[in-house]
Amino acid sequence: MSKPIVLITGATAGIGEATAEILAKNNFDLILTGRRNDRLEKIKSALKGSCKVHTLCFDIRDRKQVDQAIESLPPEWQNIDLLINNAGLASGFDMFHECDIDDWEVMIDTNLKGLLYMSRKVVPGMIKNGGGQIVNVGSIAGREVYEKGNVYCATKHAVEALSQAMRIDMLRHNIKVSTISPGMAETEFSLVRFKGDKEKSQIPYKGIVPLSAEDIAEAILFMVTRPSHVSVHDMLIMPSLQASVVHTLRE
Ligand code: NDP
Ligand code: 8X3
Repeated sequence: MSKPIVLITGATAGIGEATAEILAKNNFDLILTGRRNDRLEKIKSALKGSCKVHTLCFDIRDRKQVDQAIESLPPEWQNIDLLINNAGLASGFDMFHECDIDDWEVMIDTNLKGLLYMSRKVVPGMIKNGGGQIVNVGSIAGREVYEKGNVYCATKHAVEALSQAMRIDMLRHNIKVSTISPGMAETEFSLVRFKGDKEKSQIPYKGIVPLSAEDIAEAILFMVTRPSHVSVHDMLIMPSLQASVVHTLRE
C-alpha cells in the first residue's frame, strides 16, 4: 500500500526540517520545499532509506513559481494528502514608525501570501481525492502582540484567522485544518529576524530553555496521525518558562 504524501514548505531548516525527519520515520513520503537547493538535496539524501522524497526549490512569495512547482510534480507525487504550511519568518525587530517597509513586504508576502498561494494550489487536488489535512504553522504571535513585533504579529494573527476560515470552507470536503502555535523555539528564526547578527539572535534565548524544532515536530506528528474522526484544531505550545509572549522567567 502506498504511503500518504505530505508536502512541507520551508523544510530546509528548523521546524520544517525536523518535521520532515519525524514524518519520514512514521510512514509518510515527503515533498520538501525551500529556496536553498543544496539543503534540500542534503536532507533528501539523509532520509534515503526511510521514505521517498521529492524536492521542489522555489520562492513561496512568487505565485508563478508556486504554480509551476506544483504543476511540475510527476504523477506519482500529485496526490498530496497533507500540506504543512510552515515556511515563514520575522524580518526586523523595530518600533512601528522605524521599521523598514521592505521587511513588512517580505513578512506579508511569505507568511501570508505564500501560505495562501500554496493552499489555493494544493486544495483542489485534495478535494478531488476526497479529503486531506492542512497544518498551518502559526505562533504565539498570532494570539498576542509584543513591542517591536508589529507586522510579524499581524501576519500570524492573519494565519490564525485564515485557519479558522479555511476550516469552515473545507468542512464539506473532508479536509481537516489545524493550526500549531509555538512560543519561542531555537531554530534559524532569530538569526533571520536579526539579519545574520549572531549576538543579537541569541538574546531572546538567554536564561531560558527554549523549545526545539523537534518539540514542535513531535506535536505535528500527533496532529497528523489522529484517526479520521478526530481533528486537532489548534495547539499552543510554549517553553515552560514562558507564560505569555511577554512573561518569561529568566534564570
Ligand atoms: P527557520 O528560519 O529555521 O526556517 C524557516 C524556513 O522557511 C526555512 O526552511 C526557509 O527556507 C523557509 N522560507 C523562508 N522564506 C521562504 C520563501 N520566501 N520561500 C520558501 N521558503 C521560505 O525558522 P523556523 O523553523 O523557526 O520557522 C518555521 C515556522 O515556524 C515559521 O512560519 C515561523 O514563523 C514559525 N514559528 C517559529 C517560532 C520560533 O520561535 N522559531 C515560533 C513560532 C512560530 P529557505 O530559506 O531555504 O527558503
Ligand atoms: C516566533 C515566536 O515570540 O518570537 O513566532 O514571536 S515570537
